[in-house]
Amino acid sequence: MKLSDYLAEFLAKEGIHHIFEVIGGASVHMVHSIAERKDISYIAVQHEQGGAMAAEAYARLTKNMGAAMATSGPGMTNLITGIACAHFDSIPVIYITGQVNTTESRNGRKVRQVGFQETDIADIVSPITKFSVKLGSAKDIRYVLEKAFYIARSGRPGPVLVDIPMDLQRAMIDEKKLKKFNPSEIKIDVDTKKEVKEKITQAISLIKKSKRPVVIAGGAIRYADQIKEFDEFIKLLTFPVVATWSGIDVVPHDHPLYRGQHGVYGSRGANFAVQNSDCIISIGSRLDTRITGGKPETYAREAKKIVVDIDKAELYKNRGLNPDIGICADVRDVLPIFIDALKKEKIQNITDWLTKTKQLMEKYPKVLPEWRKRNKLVNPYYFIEILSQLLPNNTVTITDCGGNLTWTIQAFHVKKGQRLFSAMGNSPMGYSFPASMGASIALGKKPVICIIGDGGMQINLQELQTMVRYKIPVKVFIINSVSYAIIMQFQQEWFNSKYYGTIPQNGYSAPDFTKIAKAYGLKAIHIDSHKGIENKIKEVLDYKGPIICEVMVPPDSPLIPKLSFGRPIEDQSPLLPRKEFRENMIISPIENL
Ligand SMILES: Cc1ncc(C[n+]2csc(CCOP(=O)(O)OP(=O)(O)O)c2C)c(N)n1
Repeated sequence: MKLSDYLAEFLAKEGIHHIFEVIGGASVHMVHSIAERKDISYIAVQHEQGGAMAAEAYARLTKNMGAAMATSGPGMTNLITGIACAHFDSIPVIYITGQVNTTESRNGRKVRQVGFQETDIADIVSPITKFSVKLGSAKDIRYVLEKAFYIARSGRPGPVLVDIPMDLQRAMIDEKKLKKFNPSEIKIDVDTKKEVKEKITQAISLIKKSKRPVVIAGGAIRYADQIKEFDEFIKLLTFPVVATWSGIDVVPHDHPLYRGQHGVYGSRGANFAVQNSDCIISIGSRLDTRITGGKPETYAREAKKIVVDIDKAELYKNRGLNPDIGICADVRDVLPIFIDALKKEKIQNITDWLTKTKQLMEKYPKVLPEWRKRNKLVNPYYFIEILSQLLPNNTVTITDCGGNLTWTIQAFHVKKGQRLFSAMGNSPMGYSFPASMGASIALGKKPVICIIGDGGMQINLQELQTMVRYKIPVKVFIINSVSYAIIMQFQQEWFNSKYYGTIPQNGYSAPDFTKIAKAYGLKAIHIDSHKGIENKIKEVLDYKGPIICEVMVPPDSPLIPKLSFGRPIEDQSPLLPRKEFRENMIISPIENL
């Protein structure tokens, strides 16, 4: 059997039905072998970055691995930004690259390159993959693929890369004689079941002493497919729940216990709840600085911290936030045990705290009434509010980076069954558009909502052709500020409003996206005021097929609330009047910064 045929069969047997790729001389054998099968097909994107990101979102939706392929040299280096997205958000994806022939490779010589387009991709991506390897011998193909799949899916999931020289792609192999991989070769350093049980017993004793507990819903609940279990867990506790950004779609926002998303751009009510808490139970979040603020030691500073994280290095990273009880295990191995243990306990009633946190949430609504009134251009928070009201249950929405990401996370109201995500850890401009196509393909070409800025759209604009060619029904909402809105806010605060590189007068500019849509043969809708906005959004949502909708917003649309560096997360800008701020605090505020 030809090795490239073996590879195609292997991917198909693993349940991968699509691979995103741009072909090149060093990958033709592999693309050909995929194309010749009925159970797997390739999607030809225009740029490998788009393919890498589409594969990442595909994996999030199928709960299986995603796959993308590139040719040697520039093809493979173009994958890197997408690989980093999978790495930082723990998404299992296999990246396969075609390499120059073994006889033309450097093989340890101290030259930069021997073969044309030779590049050491396995070395380059080693810090942003869980496993990256160049295939050294055709007979190792089974071993390498099995190992790559096992590593990508086990422990903290993540991307892997297998680089295959051209001569090996076309080599003939005897499948029956191939070396197998044994999972016992890989040690996953997590707590034993016994340790998990013991720590849960200790955690319950802390929980039972608390008067102001808060549960934190992290992204790993979704990745570990534990949505139902988490729902049962919070019902048993009946404690207020706040989300991280990656956990934004874990709990529907009308859940009686939900109190909002928290962190640097969190809602004020959720931040006050966490900061006043005396016990946090964090499930599946690494509690990074976007959540804790730049000084993690100020985060939930009077709370006992029970933290569930699969990654020991994250749990004990020692950056000012130290768990009182750290449970190092997969969320799917923790929640069932926690639930069983809680069923045997009588958990205290915390009605006053539930009421207090609810009042705080309601006191600081996501969208202020005055934002709904504008004569010219669109307030981005108002737009997200209306869009999210109109989206049916089970819709998938993917947002990009910068202002549009923040406005979406702050104003979106997640309904039951809806998905809302972005590449939260890497956060590159240009992610949400190719990711939306990958998600749509994963769902059998279901419509997917893409939210993106004018800057982000220009990064992967070329993928409009992929959307047209494959008729992928993505609804692209470009929130067009004709600026890098989020960076402008940074320049306002720290650079005396000198907008270098962020506005048309100073370097940055954006085209007319409605005209661009026309060039690609796409329908486009333009929204530039609040008048009739609902009907225009409905028209986009009702349209069968791909469509672009440009939403014109003011260039300096602010992000509110936002934490200024150094402050604890309860004290976001614009700063509240001090009297009001202190009234919201149960623990001592830190005000002399
Ligand atoms: C690939 C990449 N380059 C640069 C950045 C830095 N950056 C973060 S947000 C942003 C501006 C985004 O502008 P736009 O997409 O128009 O969104 P807006 O903030 O205006 O909503 C930039 C340049 C980045 N995140 N990714």
